Amino acid sequence: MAIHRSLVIFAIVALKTPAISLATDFVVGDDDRWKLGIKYEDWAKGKQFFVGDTLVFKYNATVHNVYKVKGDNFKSCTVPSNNSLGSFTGNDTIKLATTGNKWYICGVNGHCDGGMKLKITVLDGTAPAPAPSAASTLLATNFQIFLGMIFTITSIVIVY
Ligand SMILES: *[C@@H]1O[C@H](CO)[C@@H](O)[C@H](O)[C@H]1NC(C)=O
Ligand SMILES: *[C@@H]1O[C@H](CO)[C@@H](O)[C@H](O)[C@H]1NC(C)=O
Ligand SMILES: *[C@@H]1O[C@H](CO)[C@@H](O)[C@H](O)[C@H]1NC(C)=O
Ligand SMILES: [Cu+2]
Repeated sequence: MAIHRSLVIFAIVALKTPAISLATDFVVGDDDRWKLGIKYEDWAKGKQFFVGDTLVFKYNATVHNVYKVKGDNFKSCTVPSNNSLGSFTGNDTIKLATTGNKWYICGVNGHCDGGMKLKITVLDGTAPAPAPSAASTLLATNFQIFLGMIFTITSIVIVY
């Protein structure tokens, strides 16, 4: 009986332990935020963006803004005639809703050419690239088994 009870507890713990966090909020530039003089290419390098993740552009709204643009406008730093992202708050949250390349620039004269441009590639969240996600799944699974074992041992000790 004691064994059965432990197994049930093991199963519950394994099921209830949250696996990997589902969506990530990326603050563009991290502590540097969105400003001149930062290489956003370097910031994006090595990061994986998935559908459902969020980009947050944090900036001084009296001197900067953010436009979502097409690839050719990104290259030429052409500012669109309207603001497709809504308001420029200095805390602009953009939900990554679809896969593919996304381009963002600051629309203030000279700022895009001065480096305020970000290109990312959004991947399908349901089929993550193998290497890192396999590793984190393994980690999560090991952690769940570890927790389950602790609970099992604890409950055996309690039962006897
Ligand atoms: C934003 O930029 C303006 C103009 O440079 C400056 O006067 C203001 O202090 C800045 N605000 C913050 C919060 O940094
Ligand atoms: C803003 O521009 C985008 C892309 O050029 C266009 O699809 C959209 O209809 C425009 N919105 C307004 C309000 O003009
Ligand atoms: C920025 O926006 C997010 C959600 O859109 C909100 O949770 C957060 O408090 C805001 N931060 C500031 C400093 O306004
Ligand atoms: Cu700017």
